[in-house]
Amino acid sequence: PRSTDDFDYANYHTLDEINSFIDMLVKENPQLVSKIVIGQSYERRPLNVLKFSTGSNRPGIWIDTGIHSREWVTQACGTRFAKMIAASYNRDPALTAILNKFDIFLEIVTNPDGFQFTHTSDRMWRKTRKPNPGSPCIGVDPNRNWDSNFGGPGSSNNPCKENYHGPSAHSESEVKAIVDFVKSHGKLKAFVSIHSYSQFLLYPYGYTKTRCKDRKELHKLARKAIAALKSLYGTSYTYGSIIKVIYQASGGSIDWTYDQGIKYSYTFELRPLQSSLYGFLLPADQIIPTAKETWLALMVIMEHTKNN
Ligand code: ING
Ligand code: ZN
Repeated sequence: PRSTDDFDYANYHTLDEINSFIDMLVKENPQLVSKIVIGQSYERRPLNVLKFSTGSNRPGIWIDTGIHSREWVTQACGTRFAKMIAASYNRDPALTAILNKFDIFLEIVTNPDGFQFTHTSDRMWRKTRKPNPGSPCIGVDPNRNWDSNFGGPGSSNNPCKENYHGPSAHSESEVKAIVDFVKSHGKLKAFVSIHSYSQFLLYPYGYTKTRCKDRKELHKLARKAIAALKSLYGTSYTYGSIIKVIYQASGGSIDWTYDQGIKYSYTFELRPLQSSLYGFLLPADQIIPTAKETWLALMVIMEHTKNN
């Protein structure tokens, strides 16, 4: 494609294609969009974050996709969201109002080494690609590696497991880069981490059954967000705390961000349903509908963040 208008949003793309898309989007919208490199992956790939900003010293909203590399619909939706944000400023009043008050940060390929590996070697790869000394098995689960009851129930100390928490909290450079960014930014008001699959919208906690202190507000906002999502194509989502809706999980990102004071910390699990045979292999013709409906839910969360 010669511009982001020609980009094929209805299909899955490689890491190089997404990186080219990012550079094109920045080039086309220099006043609004910039690329920040927040660190590098184990295999030394840049960790690229798109920054959408119309002013200085603004509070921020964070969105990440693809922290688990095999969840391909999420990076595809992230690409679509990036285009949507750039195209909507000064056109869609709701998004314009958000961008007049907040910066939006979007990391599309949060686990680039894993993503590359899903294209070249193993479509079902979830973890990072860092070797584990003394083990033949590679990689750490980047959603068990955060300092939120690190090493606790719902994570494994076996490097050969899909939910291996790693040698220490924030041992993975892909995680540490976000941790450093969140801390140095200091004013993120929402943190949304997007996974697939199961059609859930989740809030803290995953590591404990103790209800988080904003549970009432987060629950009500989740209900509103999934109602907006459903309004487009009738897609049904379940919502609630991670531990109640899915399973106990320690070391997850949004538990950490919530405990850092970022109240609107959410995780999506996009299409398909848990019972679907597609699983992580969502047919490409569902990418755009998934992005469109999810965008409506994101807008509800971002507008609420703006107004609170
Ligand atoms: N699910 C998430 C996982 O990491 C999750 C569920 C979300 C756990 C948030 C902890 C925190 O297991 C998928 N599909 O990866
Ligand atoms: Zn995931």
